[in-house]
Amino acid sequence: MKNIVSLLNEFKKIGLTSFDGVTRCVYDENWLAAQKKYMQIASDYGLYTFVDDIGNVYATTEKNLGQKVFILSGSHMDTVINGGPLDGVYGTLASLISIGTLMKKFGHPKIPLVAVSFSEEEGSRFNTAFTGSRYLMNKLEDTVYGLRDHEGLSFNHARQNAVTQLKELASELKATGLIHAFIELHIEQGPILEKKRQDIGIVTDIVGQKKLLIKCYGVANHAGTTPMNMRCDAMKKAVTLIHQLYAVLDEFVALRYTIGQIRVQPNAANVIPSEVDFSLDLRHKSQKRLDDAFTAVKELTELNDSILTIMTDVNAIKLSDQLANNSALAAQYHNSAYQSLISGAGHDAQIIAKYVPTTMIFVPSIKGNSHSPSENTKSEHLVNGQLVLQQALYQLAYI
Ligand code: HGY
Ligand code: MN
Ligand code: MN
Ligand code: MN
Repeated sequence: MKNIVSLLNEFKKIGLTSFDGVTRCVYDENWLAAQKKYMQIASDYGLYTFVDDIGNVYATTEKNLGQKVFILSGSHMDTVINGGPLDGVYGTLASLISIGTLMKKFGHPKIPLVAVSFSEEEGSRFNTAFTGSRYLMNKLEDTVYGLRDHEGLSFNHARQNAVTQLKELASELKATGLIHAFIELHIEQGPILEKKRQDIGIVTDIVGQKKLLIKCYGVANHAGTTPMNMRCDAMKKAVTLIHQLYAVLDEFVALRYTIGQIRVQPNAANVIPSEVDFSLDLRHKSQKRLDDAFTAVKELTELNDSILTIMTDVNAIKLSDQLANNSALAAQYHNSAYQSLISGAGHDAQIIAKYVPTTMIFVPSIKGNSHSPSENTKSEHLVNGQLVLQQALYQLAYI
């Protein structure tokens, strides 16, 4: 039986950056190596593996799910750029270990168990997020396939190449079935559990999230010869708009907004920018307040004759009370201190929760750090989280 901590150390090396972070972008060679390794571990446990057309990898207790209902557990294999070693992959590997271990100990469950390694959740390469879980829920727009990364490679081209290789390794071609419930184990990525000295967090709600792209236009021209009153400077427009956005969005209580990415065209020191586009990530636990903040952003963008595109739009959502109770029982079984909490981070669980009873289990993050190389969790919390997940799955599938 594999230990979650040692496995995480192995996966950390797949995509390790020179800044000691991890970068695994969907369909790149690190991502492919990680998905292949996941499939190998699944086979070592005697689980059946199959790959869907978007690159989600599944490991199941049953050779043929047919039209059976099954319980799904997993998370995502991709990371943010120079991210941490746990976000996504912790829940992905813990569900695989849990289901593989349950199979070895107790044989086939009454309700089949399926582990999933979602292809992509972060939006790090093609600027739209949750494509793995959205595909599984049949909610992935066709336009996604035409998106291009910063090297101009299309989503579909990168997908075809990677998925073909994975499918060759799968033991099964396809599986169907109906998802009865979904459990995602994840690091908290925030400071609450550590501060409250809890071992386990049981997630009741996930905040709503809008990832926007705002484009400001100008006219490229010479930085030296063009008089200031004859310029159409995209950077001046962007800085003015960003300044106004900070002032207006500060007025929205409990809103979290982030401008994390900015790109300049032609990005030359002696050329007046012709285009500046920047990201704006809005989050709020109240859907109404999130929508109000978005309306304010839309108005300001129009006033500054700039263009706003919605790249990702997921609603605030309440998770299953019944499954939360099941997780609480599992936490008690393992004498874990636990509390319920709201997730400020977005997760595949919020895509699935719209259609399937869903719950999330958190483990503490040291100093609440995440999406950076300093992301870390105590080994005993990583192990305990995996055991609580395993017990939660056992209670659902074997009893
Ligand atoms: O951005 C998020 O909240 C998630 O980690 N993708
Ligand atoms: Mn993340
Ligand atoms: Mn994540
Ligand atoms: Mn997530």
